[in-house]
Amino acid sequence: MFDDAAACAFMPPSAWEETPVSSELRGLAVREISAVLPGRADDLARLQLIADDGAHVIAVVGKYNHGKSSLLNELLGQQAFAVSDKRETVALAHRVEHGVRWLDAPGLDADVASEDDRRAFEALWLHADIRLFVHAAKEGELDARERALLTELLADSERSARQTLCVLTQADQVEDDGELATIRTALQAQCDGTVWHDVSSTRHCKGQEGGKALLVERSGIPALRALLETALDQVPQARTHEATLLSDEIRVALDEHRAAQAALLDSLCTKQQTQRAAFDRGLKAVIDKSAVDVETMLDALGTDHTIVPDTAKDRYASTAGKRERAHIQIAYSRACIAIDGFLVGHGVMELPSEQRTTASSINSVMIAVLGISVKFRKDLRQMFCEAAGHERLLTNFTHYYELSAARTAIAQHIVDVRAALTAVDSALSALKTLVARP
Ligand SMILES: Nc1nc2c(ncn2[C@@H]2O[C@H](COP(=O)(O)OP(=O)(O)OP(=O)(O)O)[C@@H](O)[C@H]2O)c(=O)[nH]1
Ligand SMILES: [Mg+2]
Repeated sequence: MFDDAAACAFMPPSAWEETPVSSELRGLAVREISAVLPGRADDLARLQLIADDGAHVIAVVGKYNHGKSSLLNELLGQQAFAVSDKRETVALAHRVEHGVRWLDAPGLDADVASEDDRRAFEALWLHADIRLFVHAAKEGELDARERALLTELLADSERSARQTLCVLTQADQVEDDGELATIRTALQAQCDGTVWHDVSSTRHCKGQEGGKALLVERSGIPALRALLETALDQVPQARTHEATLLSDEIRVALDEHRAAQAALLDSLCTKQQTQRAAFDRGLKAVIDKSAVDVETMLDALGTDHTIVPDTAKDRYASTAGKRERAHIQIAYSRACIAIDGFLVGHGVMELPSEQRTTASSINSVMIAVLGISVKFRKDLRQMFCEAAGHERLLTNFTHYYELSAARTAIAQHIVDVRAALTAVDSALSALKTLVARP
């Protein structure tokens, strides 16, 4: 199987001889899409590997000391991976032979921190085109962890077309073929539909060394190699299937995300406009009402006493001028209270932070727009009743309304959602780059 002639069977088809999209560009594309769909980062990494069209990958998985590394060595016909009777493989090890990348993974459950498991999972889910699920015959039934993983792998094979071959290792450690058959039946019952291939790496090794063809044959290794050849032939179609599946799913997820963001933008813009229209209407009504009140009051007055200056002898006297100025101040305060009540109801509480002073009592929008007091008829009239004054109030209060916390928050939310939409559009075109073929 591994002589040069047979090696051709393991070369990945180089249909994409000149790929116009470089691996770096695909890496960028993956980052762009992951930024929008962080939950699909693993699928994107897998999609990138498929698009990069590297060597086909065979990975082993199973508990420690179940003979994974020995199995790979016998399949390869060389001592490529370290073997030991204690926990040996602690990192992902690989060997490329005849266009196939062989991945040896640490045993499952071998270290408490589960770092080994993480590496084994990386081999299984990211890299592997074909998984060799290894279980030592003498252990009998699968434990709960092995069973759950095998079930998951079989389900994934259905979905992604990646193949899983179940290998019963160390077959020489079981008394006879009858016992082996009993174990196989038990394993098949545990995971419905599994077909177990028994092998003995020790027998194969001895058979090779002693030139014993029967022992080599009985080791099950040649039969497993033949199965792997067939499985490797199917990898190109499986990769195409998987790439289509993943890119379709990711496209749908991006489309859904886009639709959700577009709907959110729509509702935020509507809310922003509705709020503003209600504010504009309400502000106009309250200022119009204040203007009518002020005008009615001013029109009812006779001689203008406000403009008569107080003399020194009037210092402690209650003059007509003083009384009228107080009257005007009260009318002004009433208008202020009405407007302030309206503003507070719309979330306009205080000045934006950059306009605030250390004197907190004057950090109010009312004072910024209307000042503190009005004493003269003409000022009050100008402020509320004349078109320019009226317009100034509308413009200035609206300005502070748009700077209020709730309004700036909604405006910022709109900016963020627009940015999110741009990011989804970039991700959608990045997806095209990622799956582009020449
Ligand atoms: N009798 C017998 N022993 C085997 C066989 N295959 C492997 N062994 C022995 O089982 C022990 C573990 O083998 P490894 O191949 O290192 O097992 P592993 O699953 O890679 O172990 P980790 O790397 O620790 O996860 C070693 O002592 C091997 O010599 C076999 O077919 N028969
Ligand atoms: Mg090992």
